[in-house]
Amino acid sequence: MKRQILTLVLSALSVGVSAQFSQAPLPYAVDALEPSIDKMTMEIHYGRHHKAYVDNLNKALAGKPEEKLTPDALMATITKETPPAVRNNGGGHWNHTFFWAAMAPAKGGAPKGALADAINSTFGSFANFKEEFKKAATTRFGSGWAWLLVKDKKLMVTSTPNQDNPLMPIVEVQGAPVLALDVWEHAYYLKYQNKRPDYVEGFWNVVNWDRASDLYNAAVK
Ligand code: MN3
Repeated sequence: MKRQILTLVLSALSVGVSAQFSQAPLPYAVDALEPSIDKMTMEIHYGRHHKAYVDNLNKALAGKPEEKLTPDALMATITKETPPAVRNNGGGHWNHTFFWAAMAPAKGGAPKGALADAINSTFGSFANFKEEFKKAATTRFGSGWAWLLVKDKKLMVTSTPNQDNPLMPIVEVQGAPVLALDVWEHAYYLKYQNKRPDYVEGFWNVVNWDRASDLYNAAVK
């Protein structure tokens, strides 16, 4: 019994030391975003791709002071000198955590309140915003992300390559993300094959605009 307890304590300690970053549970079932995001894509995307970013980030930072940082704080440390394993896997972990929460079952529709007003005044209309976001998502060559973000209290649509994100000081436009879309092929290929524009259209059916509103309100406070 004593030995069992000791083993438990030791394994808890070693988890605390070597696995600082961890995946939060998916906030809905793997099939909850069907048919826009299919179950198999979600299983592989969350269970293998996101998991691999977390595992590789923990490996890259094992024993380093950065493993004690929050994911947000880690993003703020990324420079050109940061090892690619930290930049890519750290960004991968942050981006996917953000992306899962950006979606929710039976959501979609249109934003409300201050975010809706800001979208209308910035882009002309919700439809124009969707076109601009789709353009950012479909013209990002290769792998990357499309973003709606707040910079200097104003909304902007941008995109980043690979697993970079607007919290990293090295990206073209830094800001506070409100919405993100993963445009890596692993995010859509099983269902949409090469049709990235159709995937963007499907995404509008599952956007969690309540959460985007909360992020917008916090960013312009
Ligand atoms: Mn991905």
